[in-house]
Amino acid sequence: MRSPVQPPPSLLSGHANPGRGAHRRQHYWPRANLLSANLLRAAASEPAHRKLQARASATPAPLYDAKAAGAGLLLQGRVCVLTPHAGAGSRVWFPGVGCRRLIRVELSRGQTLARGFGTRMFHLRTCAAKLRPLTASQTVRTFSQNRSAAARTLGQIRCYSAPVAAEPFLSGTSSNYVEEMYYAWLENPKSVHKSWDIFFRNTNAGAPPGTAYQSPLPLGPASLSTMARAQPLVEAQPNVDKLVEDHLAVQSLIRAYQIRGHHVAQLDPLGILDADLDSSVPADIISSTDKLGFYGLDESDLDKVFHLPTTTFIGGQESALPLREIIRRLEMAYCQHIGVEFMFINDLEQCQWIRQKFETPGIMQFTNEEKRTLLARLVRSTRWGLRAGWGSLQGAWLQALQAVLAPVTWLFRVARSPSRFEDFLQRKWSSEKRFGLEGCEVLIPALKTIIDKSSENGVDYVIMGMPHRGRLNVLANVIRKELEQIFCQFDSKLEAADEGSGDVKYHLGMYHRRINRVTDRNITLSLVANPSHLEAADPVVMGKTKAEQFYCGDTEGKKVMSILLHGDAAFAGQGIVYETFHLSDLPSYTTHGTVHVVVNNQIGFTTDPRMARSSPYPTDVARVVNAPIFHVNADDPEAVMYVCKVAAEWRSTFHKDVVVDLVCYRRNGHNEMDEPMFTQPLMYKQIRKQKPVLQKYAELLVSQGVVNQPEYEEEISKYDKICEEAFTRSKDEKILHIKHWLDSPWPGEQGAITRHPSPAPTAPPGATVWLSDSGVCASAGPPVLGFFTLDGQPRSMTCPSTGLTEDILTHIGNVASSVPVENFTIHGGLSRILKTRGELVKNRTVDWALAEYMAFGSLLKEGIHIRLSGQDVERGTFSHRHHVLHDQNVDKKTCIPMNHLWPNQAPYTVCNSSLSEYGVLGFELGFAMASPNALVLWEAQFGDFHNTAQCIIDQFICPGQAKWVRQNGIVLLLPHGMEGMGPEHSSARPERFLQMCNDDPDVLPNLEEANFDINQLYDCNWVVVNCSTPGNFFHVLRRQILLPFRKPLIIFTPKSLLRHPEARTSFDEMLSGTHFQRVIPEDGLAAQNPANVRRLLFCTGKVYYDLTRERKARGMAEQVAITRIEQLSPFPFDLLLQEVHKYPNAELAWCQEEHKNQGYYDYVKPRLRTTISRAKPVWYAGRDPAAAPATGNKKTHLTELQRLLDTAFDLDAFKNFS
Ligand SMILES: Cc1ncc(C[n+]2csc(CCOP(=O)(O)OP(=O)(O)O)c2C)c(N)n1
Repeated sequence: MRSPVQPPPSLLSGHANPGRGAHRRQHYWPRANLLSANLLRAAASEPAHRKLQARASATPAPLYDAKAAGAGLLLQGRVCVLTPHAGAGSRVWFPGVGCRRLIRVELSRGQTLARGFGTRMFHLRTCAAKLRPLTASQTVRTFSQNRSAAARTLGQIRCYSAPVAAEPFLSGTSSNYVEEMYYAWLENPKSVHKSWDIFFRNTNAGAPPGTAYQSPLPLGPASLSTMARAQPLVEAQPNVDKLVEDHLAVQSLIRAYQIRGHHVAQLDPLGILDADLDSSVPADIISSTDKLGFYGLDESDLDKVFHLPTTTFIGGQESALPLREIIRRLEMAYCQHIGVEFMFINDLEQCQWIRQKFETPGIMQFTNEEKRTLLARLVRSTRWGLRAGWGSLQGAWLQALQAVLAPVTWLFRVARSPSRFEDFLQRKWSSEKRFGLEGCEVLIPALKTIIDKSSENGVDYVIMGMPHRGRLNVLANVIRKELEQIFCQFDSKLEAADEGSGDVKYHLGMYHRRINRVTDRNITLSLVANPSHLEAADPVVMGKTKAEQFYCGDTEGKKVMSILLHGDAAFAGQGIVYETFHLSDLPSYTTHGTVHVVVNNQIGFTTDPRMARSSPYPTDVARVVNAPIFHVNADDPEAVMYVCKVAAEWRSTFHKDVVVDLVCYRRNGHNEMDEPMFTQPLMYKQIRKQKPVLQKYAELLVSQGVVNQPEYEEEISKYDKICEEAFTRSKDEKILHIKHWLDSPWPGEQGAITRHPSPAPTAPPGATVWLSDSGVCASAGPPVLGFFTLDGQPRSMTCPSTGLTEDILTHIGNVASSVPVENFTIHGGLSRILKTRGELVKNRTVDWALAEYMAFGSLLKEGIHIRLSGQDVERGTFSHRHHVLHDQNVDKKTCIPMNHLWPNQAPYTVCNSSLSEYGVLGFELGFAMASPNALVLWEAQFGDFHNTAQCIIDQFICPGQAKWVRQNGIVLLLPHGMEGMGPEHSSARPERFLQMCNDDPDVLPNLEEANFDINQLYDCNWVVVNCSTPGNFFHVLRRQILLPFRKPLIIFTPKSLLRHPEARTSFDEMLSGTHFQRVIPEDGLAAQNPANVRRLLFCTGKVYYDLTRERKARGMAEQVAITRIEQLSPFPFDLLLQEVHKYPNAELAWCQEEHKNQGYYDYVKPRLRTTISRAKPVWYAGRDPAAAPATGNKKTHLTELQRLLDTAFDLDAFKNFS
């Protein structure tokens, strides 16, 4: 660890730690050398130079002879000297006539320059700079001004706005002149006047001050005697190599600060930790003079003037600076309270943009108004915490505040005043967890700054995701959730008006639209509900953002943006962060830049960062997508505001992700009940001593005279009043309205923006009317008919037929089997596939792919946007889908026939995803949140891969509605089936989904209830189906949208059935009036004479085809009935009861191809038993229990299959068990 009081290295300034700078300043006194102030001192000390000054004030004679210089320019009768490398923007100096002035001539394109510069065109502009004589010691002081330790705190440290233009003679202005002369001499010693030639030779050879100069030659013809006198003391040659080397070294040095300056920035407010987990100072950062040796430089070089490369902005208006000043400015830019990590970015323009934002002298300045706003926001953020009952700390806080801000007595008066609110909280909820923000209160103004700046840049909708830390504060002070709604969450006795689990305040979302006071523009803020699972909400927020952008035609992310908050331990540790970053620039997933804010309190629960990550910073994951990372000391509110502004500007300029790393501390334990001293005793001793940031900043502004006491008092009392009134109202709250905590109201719901215009006659309530294929919707229109009623109920409890007219089926079929655009060459194999499709259409039948086409195509017609996402979904893992056609002759030319179905159809999005399940499923879930009028599907490549997205399934999809009162209609397509492919790629683990269904296996619902099936669907947490026919697959997809509510739909989809000749459905079963069949009853011989049936086999999915084949082979069509359960959950008790009653003499058996401890058996058996009031056993025909889902041996697979079929058709199989 760095020492607590050890600041970053400084060569040039007073410093809290004398070991790193202050006492070493004396070592930087320059030695005589070229390009240094001492060169100028040498020049100044020459008698001739003194003469020059005198002459400049009295004599009009030019010092330099254009002819002799060989590169001179006569301008307005005066002579100046141009160096050979001068060009546009260069400055040329020449002495003024009759006054003590130098005239600066700037060249830019537009005017012809005299000989020596070829035909380049320049425009001459002149300006004057005052000539002020200065001693050499003054010169040096200019670059090594003492800065006290105090000056390195808070705002002052960054304001290095003193322009170099004000440099005095011999340090700046005339040093430039001498420098130019020197360069000219280096290039060609004859290009300068002989006197300078001699001077440079002598000085370069180490002539002591006062001896290098020999009096100038007269401007007239030189006499032999004067020429003879003007011989150099030595015959030294210009040391060009050294000059080049030194410049290269300085360039490397500048680059080193840009790359590694952040490693020594003062990021830790406690001053005891290293934000990068490394206490060492990089070898190429100049923390002491001996470090100059790394570059082949030494102390004597510090006052040499170096040209600045174009890759730095530290010069401001200056193109050259002394090395000492270069280092000082680099320190100011990169080693103070902001550490900028950006040099890994591959794009030069972006790097330049960042350099300019952080290097430009004086760029980080705030108006008094901005400072007051910042203080007011900090007051709100902090006082929210104070008033919200940071019980035990409150006294200490107030004492500390009082001690320091004694003059601001009103502040303490207000904070100390007894209030019922505090008493109440302390008494009632002193043991409540709040996951307070203390130690990072600056988060609130930080977020507000990002939002203000984004709003200024045109954003009107910000979608946020965040974990527990500071969530209440964000809800109250950023989203502006009604305070009483937050306060009343502390009352555990409040009755819940709606469904929804408890633990509300840390997890529920919020949605609010208001005027942004800074920009006076409307802004909508949404905080997405989140589970405890840290970072799990990241992709969900992304998906929702993408959807909102999509629905309002915001193709560049100019209107809708996302902000993600993270904890440091979670950001580094959770792989989903990486997965989400990898979505950030994918065309179908990009949200055009997210601003990430890390509350880096340098601890994760009880774990030190060194034990929690292997990367230097918790933010390193962001480097993979070239996101700049701005580390900032959270105790410097102005630095924080600055980086937040830059982050927002970055996002609106480049539409890429950016990270703000708020390096802070956690004043309490993980929650307010935790004792942090158990595990981090020293850290917490330091924290106890740490002044709160509000106190520090208030002190600063008071000392600067920025804070106006009455205004400040008014701000405090205003907020107190708001809190008091809200508290009073919160006591009147008798009922908890969880629905007030929706993060994504749907059309017509309270608070929803009317984004979508009035629906088309055929469209469902709230549906978007799509104006074009581009997905752009109209932005105005009458109020939308809500998806729900005003009470939040479904508009009906029925579902219309999911069938279609023959015309529609045929039309979709024709498009699906053709290439709907001209001049487009598809692969020969695909032509055959489309031809086969065409034949199916002619025969009025569909296979799986065509059924999906029919469902999608018809919904698009009805204004429903469809988005299918997952790995390789465009073609389909099993090469059956082919929703994107690729021209075989033109690279990247594609066609999506589904988007060529109808004139005003909704757009179809089909997108191959990154190879991520967790990230992509989370994203699609978020997309599906935004609107009920979209069919959003995620397909796993093979069903078993869903387990890497288990968190999204467990935390969002399965319990989402129960926890957060938000319905979601996402569809999961999970290829499943035992086909001898081994333990991988076989099982989508139906048992897991079924185990999480919320229907009671032991309770027979009221089957007589009207619309039993729809009610059942309404009550369930999700729908689980395994369709055995393409037609039923078609119906269930359509039903998903035609239902008057939304539930997640899990579909186990087939692999071999995709091409199974029997797995076909006739148009007849898809026509108007037809429905999804929850159960497909036996319809063969057995059904004609049910009394003779000995066994009723229940099954689901693909095994049905094995069973019918076997039954046929055995000639048992009359003895064994086979009934398919297509909708496993909610369980079709009603239909199955009918089936059982139909075959009174039949044994009941469940047959599955999965192992006994897997598949459906454990779910189906108790429900079947309940259906028949446990009147009969339900036998099992299937594989034995096993650890792995399937054997890897094909022969064993077939043997197992045969065995289960044998059992299924052996009518004596269960005799011995009866
Ligand atoms: C995926 C996951 N694992 C573990 C936890 C338990 N947990 C809650 S907070 C926390 C520490 C988080 O540290 P950090 O991300 O730094 O945030 P902080 O609490 O410090 O703000 C842990 C481990 C969790 N909520 N989620």
